[in-house]
Amino acid sequence: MPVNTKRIRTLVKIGQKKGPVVYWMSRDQRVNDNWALLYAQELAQKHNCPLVVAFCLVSEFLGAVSRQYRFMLQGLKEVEKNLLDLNIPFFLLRGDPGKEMACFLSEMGAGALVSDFSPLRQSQQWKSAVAVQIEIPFYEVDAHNIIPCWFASQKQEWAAYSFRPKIHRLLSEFLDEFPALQKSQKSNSLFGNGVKENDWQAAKRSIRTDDDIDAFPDANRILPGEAAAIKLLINFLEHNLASYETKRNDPNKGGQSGLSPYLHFGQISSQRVAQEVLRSMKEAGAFLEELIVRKELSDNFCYYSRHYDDMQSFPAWARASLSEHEKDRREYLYTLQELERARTHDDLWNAASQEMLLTGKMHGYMRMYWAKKILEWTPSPAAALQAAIYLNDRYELDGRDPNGYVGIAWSLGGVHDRAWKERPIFGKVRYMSYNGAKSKFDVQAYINTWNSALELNTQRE
Ligand code: FAD
Ligand code: FO1
Repeated sequence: MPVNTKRIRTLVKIGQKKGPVVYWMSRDQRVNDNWALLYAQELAQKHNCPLVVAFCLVSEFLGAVSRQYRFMLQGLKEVEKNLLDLNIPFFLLRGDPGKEMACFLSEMGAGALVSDFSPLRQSQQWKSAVAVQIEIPFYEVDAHNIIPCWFASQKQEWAAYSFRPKIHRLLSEFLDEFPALQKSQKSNSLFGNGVKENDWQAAKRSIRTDDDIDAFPDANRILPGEAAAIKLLINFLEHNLASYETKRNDPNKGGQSGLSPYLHFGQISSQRVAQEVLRSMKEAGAFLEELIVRKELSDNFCYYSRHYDDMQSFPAWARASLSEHEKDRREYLYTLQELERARTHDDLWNAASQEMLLTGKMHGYMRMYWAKKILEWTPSPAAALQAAIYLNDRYELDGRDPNGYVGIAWSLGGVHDRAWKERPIFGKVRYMSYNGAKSKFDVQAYINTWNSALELNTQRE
């Protein structure tokens, strides 16, 4: 069963040469349910040549530190093992992808290049740098969205209500079954006595460690990798999916799936998650809305709006309204350091930050409150946006993701939202309050949980 050609875009149009097909893995770091890997194998089989996978490790990526790199590298080691079981070599490159990938392809005598897809500018820049240096076909495959981003909509969508029908109309075509990846006959012949070992120790040494983050070892509780992701999904389907709608806005109830770090690093496919949810025959409308419409709307936003991490991407009504209120008096003002140390007057906000510091994953409801308060307590919307992105991308395992840029732009700048009753500082951007949170869940219980967890951690230090 060939990969649906609508999932594929040609970045370099030229005849395939002799030599291995290389899958340049980046966003979708998994062997199972990976349309980019499946397409690379399709090409290799059609041209009767070996299939090779390569990942290029950069030491700096949007503020990621040891916490996120540890999670990612652990997952990549599992990818290497799973590929080797299928006789498919995995190469871990290190350095600037524009240089290292081009050099790898010529060393390999590659006949074609396949990559996965990300709307973020770093990823797009890496690919353009490689595309101008190669004389082989280069295909980009959207392995992260169920509906390919460029196909779901040909323009920037301003709200979920206009995007949702486009998605729902296309689901029957794109929520199709994944073919199984075949065991490769060809690849090892390429290397005589097998592939040279990847130097995982050198990879670990190349990433920036960060002592004050490593002081919070709880983030390691979230086990990385494809197998752990599937286990978590099965657990969620059995225990939490049915009550997702009622529990998901109560951070004391742990009603969310917990899948975002795995989805962000591509260690599980959202299409796989959707298929298993539908197979469970449980009511899952609210969950699928988030997993499909909201998640794919974030890629749409980052793909069509080049300023996805800048106020220029806010709708005009929000930009105008925020600037009208920019000079409003702030009752509280905090520096980035005070925010980073979760030292404000608001114990609920501090607890949410503590959850993020300790575990690398703040509850979804609290993320909205957390970001909106940063708008209220910093000197300007621009300063708030910068602080929220910095903290989210530095401490969240699932950070550095289109969902994050959109989640923050929704909270601070009304992206995909409507105008609300005007008020100081926020203007017409939706406001959230401590009392609003109190009406939704037991705020004190949440505060106690994360205060004591932080104390425990400090005693351990
Ligand atoms: P579930 O509720 O179990 O959802 C399952 C999946 O659906 C999520 O993993 C995610 O892929 C998708 N999803 C859920 N809610 C949203 C949403 N609002 N927008 C887009 N996709 C969604 N998500 C990230 O992946 N990375 C981030 O850095 C991030 N930063 C955020 C910052 C702010 C200020 C806000 C308001 C939201 C942010 N989100 C981010 C979106 C959302 O909060 C998280 O995806 C969710 O909390 C992840 O936990 P979960 O997987 O247990 O969620
Ligand atoms: N992708 C890569 O190809 N190489 C990297 O070294 C790399 C590091 C990295 C660190 C943190 C993180 O959250 C993601 C990282 N990614 C890396 C993957 C990245 O998510 C994708 O490549 C997309 O560009 C983002 O959607």
